[in-house]
Amino acid sequence: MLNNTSIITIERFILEQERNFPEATGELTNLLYDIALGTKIVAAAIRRAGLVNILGSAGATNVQGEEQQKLDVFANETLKSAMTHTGRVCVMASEEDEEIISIPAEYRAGKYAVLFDPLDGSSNIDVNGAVGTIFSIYRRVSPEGEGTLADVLQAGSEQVAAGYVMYGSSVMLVYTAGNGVHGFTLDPTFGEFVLSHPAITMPPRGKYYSVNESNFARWGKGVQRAVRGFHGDLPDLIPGKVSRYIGSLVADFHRNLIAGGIFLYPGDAKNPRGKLRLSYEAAPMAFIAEQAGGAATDGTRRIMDIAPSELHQRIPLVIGSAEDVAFVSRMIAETPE
Ligand code: FDP
Repeated sequence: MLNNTSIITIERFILEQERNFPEATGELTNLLYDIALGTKIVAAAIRRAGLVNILGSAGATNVQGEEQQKLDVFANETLKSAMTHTGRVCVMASEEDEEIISIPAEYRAGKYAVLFDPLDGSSNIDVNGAVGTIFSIYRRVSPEGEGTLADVLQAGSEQVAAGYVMYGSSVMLVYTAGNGVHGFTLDPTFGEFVLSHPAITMPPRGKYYSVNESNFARWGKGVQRAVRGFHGDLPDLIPGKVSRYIGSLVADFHRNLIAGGIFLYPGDAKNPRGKLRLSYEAAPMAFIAEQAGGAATDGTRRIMDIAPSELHQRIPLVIGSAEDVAFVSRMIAETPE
């Protein structure tokens, strides 16, 4: 098996990509590999979850006021420990932690800051639905020593790499380091991510739309009009689409990335800033979407241009095939409220 050169592991792939950059030290390769290792441990726990009866609430709520599942806690701790002691990271931030996560003094010389959502779509866990991990990597901007809030509050356009792992019928890692989007599937027989989807591109116009339509009555008129277009009610403007909504950003985004489509989580009358987080969800997915030829906005502004002012900031998200995202922006701009 090992002399089969057609098998490209994630480590080999990233190393080969780095060869194009003579100044590269290999630190990013190693960091991505640390993250991949953490997610393999999370994947194994998810697979066993139903068997070992560790499902259910850990009894605590996270900083968003949402109930934490035990696997959320496990995934959070696992990812932290996969990156804390390697000397590659100066600071981290997790959707599950209120404050930035500092790195012990002897390991904090690293040049990267990492943000992650350890287990996204966690309401799917109890029903054996697909969940995911999302990560985002920035170069540190603080001079040295302990990483600071400034290192993790950078606009998405400053990302060095971003990706997600989808724990679905198979486990897939999809990432970009600014040189296209590449997908790897975990081979459970030997426990490695192997290249399965090189250079993923999104069709400019997609077949699917994904949105939680139970919020329809609370949306602005522009978003309502766009979604009516997706229903097929505005054939002069856009052909109708097929609805698919899992309620797990990674899984919904992944389908649209591969097959073409659009995901929306707009703001509404109750939550004007929507539900999703700029730094842990919107920005990394926007980097991936753009690298695959797609687009991501908050309805008017490009997500990648928005610098967060706080760690857990929420943002409306419209992401996917470029023409479909442009259609939503147009409907929002042209429809009086
Ligand atoms: P979840 O609450 O299950 O963790 O941001 C979290 C998220 O899931 C996304 O993964 C998902 O796209 C969205 O929320 C689903 O929200 P709704 O249940 O309101 O549709």
